[in-house]
Amino acid sequence: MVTPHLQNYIDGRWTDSASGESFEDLDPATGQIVATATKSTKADVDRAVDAARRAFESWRLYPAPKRGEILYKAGELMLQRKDQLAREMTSEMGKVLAESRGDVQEGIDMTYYTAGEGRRQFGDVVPAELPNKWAMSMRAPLGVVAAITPWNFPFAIPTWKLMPALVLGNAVVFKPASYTPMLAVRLVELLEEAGLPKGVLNLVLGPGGALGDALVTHPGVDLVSFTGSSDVGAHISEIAGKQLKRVSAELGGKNAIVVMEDADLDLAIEGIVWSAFGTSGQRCTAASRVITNRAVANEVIDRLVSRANKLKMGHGLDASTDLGPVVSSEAQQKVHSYIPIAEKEGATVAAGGRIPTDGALGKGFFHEPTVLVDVKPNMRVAQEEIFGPVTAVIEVKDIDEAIRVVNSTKYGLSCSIFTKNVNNAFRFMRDAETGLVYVNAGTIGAEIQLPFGGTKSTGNGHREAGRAALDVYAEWKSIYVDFSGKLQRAQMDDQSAPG
Ligand code: UN1
Repeated sequence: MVTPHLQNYIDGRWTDSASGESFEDLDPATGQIVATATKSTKADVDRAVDAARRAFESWRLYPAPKRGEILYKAGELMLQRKDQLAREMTSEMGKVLAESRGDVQEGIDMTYYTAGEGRRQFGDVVPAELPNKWAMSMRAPLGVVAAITPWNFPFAIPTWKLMPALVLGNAVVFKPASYTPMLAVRLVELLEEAGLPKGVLNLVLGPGGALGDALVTHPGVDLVSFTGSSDVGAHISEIAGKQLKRVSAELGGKNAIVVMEDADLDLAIEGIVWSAFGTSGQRCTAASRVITNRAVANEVIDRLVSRANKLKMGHGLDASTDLGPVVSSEAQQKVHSYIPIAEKEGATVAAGGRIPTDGALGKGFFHEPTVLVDVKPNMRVAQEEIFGPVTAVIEVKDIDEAIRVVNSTKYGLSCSIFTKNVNNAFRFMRDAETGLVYVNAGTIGAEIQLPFGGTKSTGNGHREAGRAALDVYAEWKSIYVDFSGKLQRAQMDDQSAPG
């Protein structure tokens, strides 16, 4: 079989970078090449931004309901191709097929939901303080949006950014993570087929670093929407901040599940296993801490260890697989580096902890599902985002200590509590300093119709998805129309009666 080659999409044409260079798209479960992709340079970014700037001038005037119709059409195409998209996703980034299907479905949901905004985008019409004067507000597109997306949700996360940007009338330059160029190409193909005019969406493939910087700092880019690590997010914010550019940053997490002494333990263990080891722990919402009340700690640990030991690693396309690989050899090494760090600080590996080296597993980038115990809240494994199938169990005495520990990291994305006590549940909902809070569910699985994002170093105050996304990709414009026929001077503190 010939290896597919993936190209950029600039001004409505599929094209290779002038660099003439390519990079490899690997199946992390086998280490084999699934595709090659063109490796872009600053010159490609320049062309993409120029095309987007030109297209913006007509796209902003295209009626918003018609923009929405293109999105609906794209949603229908996604639905038709869901299975194929999911298979390709599993092949290029490793998550198990049911999860890849869930990722595509999340993209479909976001696309349909946002298509409806073609007929909403509500503004306010309010009374004016002067007679014969009209006052209203409307959303206006920003211009050109740079969408820089991660590999862990290679379909859903791009839709979180592209769909609201497009429905509001922005043009986009899309730079996906270099581990997942194929799903990015598929998404652009769908939108092209759905009728998006040329130049409105442009795709530039290649690893971050200099290419990402060129895109972020390009004077033709008005907004950068980034999902990825906190370090890269801080760097992007810094270089874009110098140009007073808007940045929406969705960054790391160190999410915790609290298990209270009155919890339904069957449910709690299910929630922990799914949230800690689903997507091999590579969700920014993954539960990498379990905070358990001492009264039930031994039972929680025993049951969690036994479940972790039973999870079957393998290729995500194999229906019997519970846990796929991590995305790359570098990721595998980084995850594994936390095992000696944990042990040195006094934690104990209660399950997993190794890289499998034998047979088929040895060829891919697998890491055993790992449970660390004897963990204290200030240890590195309890503070740093590991982004792999590793969770750290911390024991606490009561709800006060549990909430303190939940809030004791620099991140603030997601957390959850398992309890039957309504008072503790409501205290937790109020006092957890995170953007997402779950009661009697795990830390993953946010739905697209509510805002998604976190506090502290998880981001910079913006939210994705839901209605909140519209605030990221638009400017508010307040408009006053004076139909009195004379110059009415506002803020003159004129005491005379109106009229
Ligand atoms: C991410 O890992 O960056 O809430 C996104 C969830 C998914 C999205 C995760 N809907 O787990």
